[in-house]
Amino acid sequence: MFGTKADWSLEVFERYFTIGDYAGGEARWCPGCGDHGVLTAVQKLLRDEQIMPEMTVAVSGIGCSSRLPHYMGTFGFHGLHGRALPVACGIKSRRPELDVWVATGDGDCFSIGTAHWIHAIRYNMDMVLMVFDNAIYGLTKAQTSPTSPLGMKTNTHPFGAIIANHNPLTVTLGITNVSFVAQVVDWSPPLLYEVLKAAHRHRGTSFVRIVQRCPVYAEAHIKQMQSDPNNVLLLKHADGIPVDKAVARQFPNQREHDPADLSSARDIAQDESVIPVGLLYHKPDAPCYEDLSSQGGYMTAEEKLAGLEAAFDAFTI
Ligand SMILES: Cc1ncc(C[n+]2csc(CCOP(=O)(O)OP(=O)(O)O)c2C)c(N)n1
Ligand code: SF4
Repeated sequence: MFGTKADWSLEVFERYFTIGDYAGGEARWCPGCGDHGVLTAVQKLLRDEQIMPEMTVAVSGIGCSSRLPHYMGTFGFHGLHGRALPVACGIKSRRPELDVWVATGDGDCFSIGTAHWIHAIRYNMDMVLMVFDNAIYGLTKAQTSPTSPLGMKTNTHPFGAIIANHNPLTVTLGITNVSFVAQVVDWSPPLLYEVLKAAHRHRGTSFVRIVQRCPVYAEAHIKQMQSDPNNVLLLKHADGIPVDKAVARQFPNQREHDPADLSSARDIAQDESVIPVGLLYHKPDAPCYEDLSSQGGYMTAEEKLAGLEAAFDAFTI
């Protein structure tokens, strides 16, 4: 049966959810793994927004990051490698009132899951798509991923990755009907929280690339990224991610960027000498596939019958 958010809203006022209501099993990621901070940010946000745990679904593929649904006290689906998005789109198409969070890795999304990523962005179904990008295959112990930078030493390329990395931001910004593209680093919890909040409030597919630390298999990569705070570029704008003064001080390198400006977003994404953080692109009114495809889903049997009769009447001679 379909239900609407309004059907459930009365209960929201009768119950108050604490962080514990969003907690599942104990997280088994390595100490220092950036995934811990993302899990905490999602749980805090759901608590602050008082989203009903039973109305929330965490969907993932396979990888360290894809273990997230196990650690949530919500519904979840830990799927097949690269296939988080078809599952998430399926859930959303039948149960559009559910709050859907996708957790996927750079291997899961940008390698085996590439086709789903491209089409999910185009379908623009209302969900948060978090890509935990540690530039390595973590779960399977250090193979080169599509985002491993040129020269990065991995088990599959012990002398260094031999081809330049893929740029997930420019690709996403080039997809038809893209509506929300943001990037953040896991080591700034307040910014991470605000980015996820904006992503959650956006109606459509919110693509959030989280530059995530894997201290076990990508230590040199992390050291390089964190060696100078100027390596990160904070994007500021009245329509962007709200950043208070204390947080902004962590980012000496800043620039104004209007998230409505797609061409400028692409220019920023193209420059890989820095890690832009904040909102690159936002188009609030892009059409969502579930709205277009579920037309008639709430009709009664009588209404459907009357619609069929009317359609048949058009062919009556
Ligand atoms: C069809 C298939 N191919 C390969 C694998 C092996 N495999 C599991 S996870 C993974 C990559 C994980 O890397 P990533 O998505 O970046 O996630 P991370 O572990 O770094 O969070 C691979 C290749 C698999 N489980 N299924
Ligand atoms: S291997 Fe890396 S990505 Fe996986 S849990 Fe450990 S630190 Fe995190």
